[in-house]
Amino acid sequence: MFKDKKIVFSGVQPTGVLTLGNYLGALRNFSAFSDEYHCYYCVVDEHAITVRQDPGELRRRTYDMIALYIACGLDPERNTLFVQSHVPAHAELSWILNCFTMFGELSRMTQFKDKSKKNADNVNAGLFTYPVLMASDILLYQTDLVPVGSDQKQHLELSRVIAERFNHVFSDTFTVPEPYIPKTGAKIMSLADPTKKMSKSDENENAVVRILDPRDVIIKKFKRAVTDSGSEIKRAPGKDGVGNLMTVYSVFTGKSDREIEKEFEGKGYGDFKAAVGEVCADALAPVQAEFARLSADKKYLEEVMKKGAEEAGYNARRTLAKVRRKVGFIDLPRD
Ligand code: ATP
Ligand code: LTN
Repeated sequence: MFKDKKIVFSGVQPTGVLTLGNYLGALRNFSAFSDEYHCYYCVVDEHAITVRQDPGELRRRTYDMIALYIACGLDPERNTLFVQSHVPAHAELSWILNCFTMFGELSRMTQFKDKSKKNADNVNAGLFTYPVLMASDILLYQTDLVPVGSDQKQHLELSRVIAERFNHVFSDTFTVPEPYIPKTGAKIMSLADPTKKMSKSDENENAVVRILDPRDVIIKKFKRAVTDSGSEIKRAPGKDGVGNLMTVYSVFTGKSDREIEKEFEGKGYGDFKAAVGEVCADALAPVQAEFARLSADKKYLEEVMKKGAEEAGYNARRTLAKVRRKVGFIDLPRD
């Protein structure tokens, strides 16, 4: 397929209020690609229902997610912002790719294993085939690059395997995508247990900083963050809590570990935690202000969704038509 620019695609589930992990691992990096790439940023509502959702909440969070994309610096005139279920080609390609994905491959996915444990009463088929829908999202747009946090690396590897398998059976059809995982911030850990990733569905509110938390709440949560019994601000084995806070401080200030260690020499955890809270709250303040303005304007958000769905739908249908032909489906003549 002719492409005048390389393609970036990424998606976020509208499953809860986004965390600092989502922001640093994914959203914060998205706007950097807008100049050089054609970017698609999707709100993956079909992925969200693999776990039980309240319908009203899901709808509201989908609007909020579009508003947050824009608040994080994504201009809807320069990026395609859209909702997955508005482009039926995602679900359609997903069925076809299900037939090119092995049971064993899906059984090895760590997110499936984790989520099945967490939702033991609802281990549905959608949860199992989740990575196939994700591969469809990516492959429909002939994507070159997928910016994600490191927890999505395994899913991306599977998308590559599926693309290569299909290309091998039917000749070149899909671009094989590459992951883009940031060097710092790819995995932000829980503030309550720094050996676990910070996750938006965590039940312990003190474990997660949310993008929309008010300033005083952000500062309080960092003050309460679990650290080890020492007092030195230094990255070292066994000091996961301090290491995690250093990562956050480093991403927001651009300072290296050495510079941070020097800045806080002779100071204690208390001073350091307060400083991390301050830089984080400062950085999130403009995103929060812009979100508050946008989220009140439902009509505008619907216009953005509509334009996004048209742009994405047009390109998705082109790939889907090619796939249908290759697998042997009949296209009826148009009259
Ligand atoms: P859930 O808790 O509902 O599974 P999640 O917090 O893992 O959600 P997703 O919507 O699945 O969030 O992920 C959105 C993006 O944020 C993905 O690119 C993912 O890699 C990234 N991400 C999620 N958690 C973190 C984290 N702790 N650190 C860095 N990046 C993260
Ligand atoms: N599985 C991802 C969300 C997601 C995604 C995608 C990310 C769905 N489709 C396509 C990148 C590209 C997650 O759980 N974070």
